[in-house]
Amino acid sequence: MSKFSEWFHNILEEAEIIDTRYPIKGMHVWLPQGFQIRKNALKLLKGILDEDHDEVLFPLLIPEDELAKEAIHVKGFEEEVYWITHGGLTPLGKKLALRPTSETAMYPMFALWVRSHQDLPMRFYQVVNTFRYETKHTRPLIRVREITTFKEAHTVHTTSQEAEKQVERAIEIYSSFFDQVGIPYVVTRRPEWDKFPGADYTMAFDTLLPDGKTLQIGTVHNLGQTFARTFQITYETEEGQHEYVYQTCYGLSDRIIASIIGVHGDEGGLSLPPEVAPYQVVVVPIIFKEGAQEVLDFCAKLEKQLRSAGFRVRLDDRDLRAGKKFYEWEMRGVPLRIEIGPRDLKEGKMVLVRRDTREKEFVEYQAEELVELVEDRLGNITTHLREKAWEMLRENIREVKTLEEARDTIQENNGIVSFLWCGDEACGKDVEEKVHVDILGIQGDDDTGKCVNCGKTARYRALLARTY
Ligand code: PR8
Repeated sequence: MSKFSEWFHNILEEAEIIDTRYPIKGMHVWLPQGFQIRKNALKLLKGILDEDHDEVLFPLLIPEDELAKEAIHVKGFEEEVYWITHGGLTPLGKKLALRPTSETAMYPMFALWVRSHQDLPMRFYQVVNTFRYETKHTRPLIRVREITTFKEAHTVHTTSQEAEKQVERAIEIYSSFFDQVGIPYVVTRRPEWDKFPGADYTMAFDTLLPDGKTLQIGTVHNLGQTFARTFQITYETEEGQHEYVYQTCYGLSDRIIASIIGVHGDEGGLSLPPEVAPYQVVVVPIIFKEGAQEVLDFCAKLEKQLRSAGFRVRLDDRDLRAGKKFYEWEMRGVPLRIEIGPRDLKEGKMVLVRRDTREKEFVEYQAEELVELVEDRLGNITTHLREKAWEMLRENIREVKTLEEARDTIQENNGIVSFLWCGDEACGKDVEEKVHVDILGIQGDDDTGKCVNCGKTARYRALLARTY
């Protein structure tokens, strides 16, 4: 296990995010702290999606014949599907699949819903659990067999241009979400052999974890008309003709939580962006024999004031040593700590400690300025976490001119390697084999040089990395 893997597993347990002892491989229990982070992240995400998507909820089970209808799609998932074969003791006439994703659950219904061009565009999303019998090594939040936080969006359009635009819009939506939680990313177009089964093309978000391996944290697929033809999703044009629709879908998973934990955390434990932290502020009274009640009363007043201003705040008045409390809240990643002791109280002061930089600041307590002060510090923390993470990502993208250089760079540093590529599938797979990495995807057109592998004129700038 790498040092990061070990850190990640320990922190999930110590910070009470996930209990991994559930007796099914790849399926875990969300603990209260983890659940709060998940809830806050989903609230942010839904806030963005609700602007122009409608939330729906489809059944978990998919009949075998629907799942099997789209040949390329089912081929891509055949090794990963869990099947229900019995109802009690009775064998089912038709096997039922636990959804690995919901295209084949939703699209037969879309065929009923879409009638005229006036019904379009349609944009739906749902947040559900999906099941994939992953054969690669499972890891909590990163590669699970029950994806508990599968946010999938599905859209329907009249033209191919509109679907393309929706792909761009989805990339904007995900960028905005990741920006708010300070997760840096590269967006690439996945190579043909790594696109979503049934898609025309796939765009993917990848971030970098501290061990230099990348994690795919979101995908956006342009489905073209493939599923429309399979499921007969047509609409009537203004002229009264029947045409197939164009579709897109895009998804995020528990990996968004994994990246928030992995990217921002440090040797002291979690360091959470205020947007998702279960507690944004913890107030710790420093108690001595003398003046204890006054300090406690004052801290309670402070907590109340912050809570009514809308912050998630916790007064830690447990009968424990302050040092132990500091350690615990730091490990749990609370962005801001306020300490107040009898001397501070007398002098009208308080101590603020930031989790991200561990900076200590002595400030005057002014009731009417408290809310603004805390808002300002939390805002700074978000910005700092985001900038630090982006810097780390940028520093770890290295351009190479030759395949040897690519191999050495990956061997020395991991990270992301940027190279010129001809775009040919056989050549790309050859690169993956020779460097023992995955091609993440294409960043853009670039014909200013030669392909690092075959020497032909390059067409693209592409990225490769060791991946999770
Ligand atoms: C779709 N259909 O399904 P996608 N554990 C954690 N995260 C995972 C796992 C896993 N085992 N497998 C995939 N993901 C499309 C889009 C509806 C929505 C993550 O797309 O198969 C992927 O990293 O690309 C990706 O970010 C997301 O789920 C969507 O999966």
